[in-house]
Amino acid sequence: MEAAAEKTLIMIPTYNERNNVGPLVTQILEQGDDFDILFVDDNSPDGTGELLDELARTHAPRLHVLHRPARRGVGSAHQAGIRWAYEHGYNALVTMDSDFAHPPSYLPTLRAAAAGYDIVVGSRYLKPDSLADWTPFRKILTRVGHFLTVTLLRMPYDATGAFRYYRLDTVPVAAFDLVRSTGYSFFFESLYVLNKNGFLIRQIPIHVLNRTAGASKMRTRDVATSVRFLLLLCTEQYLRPSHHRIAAPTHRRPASA
Ligand SMILES: Nc1nc2c(ncn2[C@@H]2O[C@H](COP(=O)(O)OP(=O)(O)OP(=O)(O)O)[C@@H](O)[C@H]2O)c(=O)[nH]1
Ligand SMILES: [Mg+2]
Repeated sequence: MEAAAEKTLIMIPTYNERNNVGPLVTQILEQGDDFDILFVDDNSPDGTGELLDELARTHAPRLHVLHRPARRGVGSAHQAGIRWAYEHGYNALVTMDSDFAHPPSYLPTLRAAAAGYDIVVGSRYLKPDSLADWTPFRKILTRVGHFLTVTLLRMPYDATGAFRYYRLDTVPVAAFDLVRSTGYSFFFESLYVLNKNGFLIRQIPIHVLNRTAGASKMRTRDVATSVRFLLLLCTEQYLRPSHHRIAAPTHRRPASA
């Protein structure tokens, strides 16, 4: 029997990324013709949403825009994009940032690495110079976050990045129902849930770039919220381990304690 063609969606959240989305779409489309693109825009005051609508008209029917009325956080945008992908019948989803931190040239490698796995994570820690282009502050923040997720959550992955591939035909949407974070902690919380339910996770090395246009969306209170979620998950893994388990998991390896 012939294998069903893979229907892949590339999902990108945007908030005030007007100067990035045009060149980003051009570079993403250069990577192939066998995927669609979805932007999730939170009514960006700089007009990103209107520009995306123009791009959607130019690149119909491959480019879609999900407009939300107000800023609701990067994790909430990922959740909306993930649900949109399930509802529209995609069996594979790639997520990435809109600021060129995740170079589109990695897309073929990321997708190819998924054979036999449920999730592929772009990792900034497999090669020594992956963060070379970042500012010292950004490097320290990221490395501290990585150290904490590895030690407190016992996850040997780059858990705080957004450059990922998910197999939607092996990972049920119920896994994402267990993720509560609406901000940046979505990334480690979702990977924690997926890891705890035994889904097969692979990492590939990526070299991340510093954003070229626009400003960072991360605020001090986002860092504080992430720390709170990290401590919550760390506590729950001992006190309420069943809290992160899907009722009827379809996992491939025994779920870890
Ligand atoms: N829809 C939506 N997108 C968001 C929101 N917050 C951030 N984003 C997008 O999520 C992605 C990651 O945000 P960034 O500001 O780049 O966060 P960062 O990579 O930690 O910070 P930088 O150092 O500036 O790169 C970007 O594409 C943002 O436009 C939000 O509340 N809603
Ligand atoms: Mg960024």
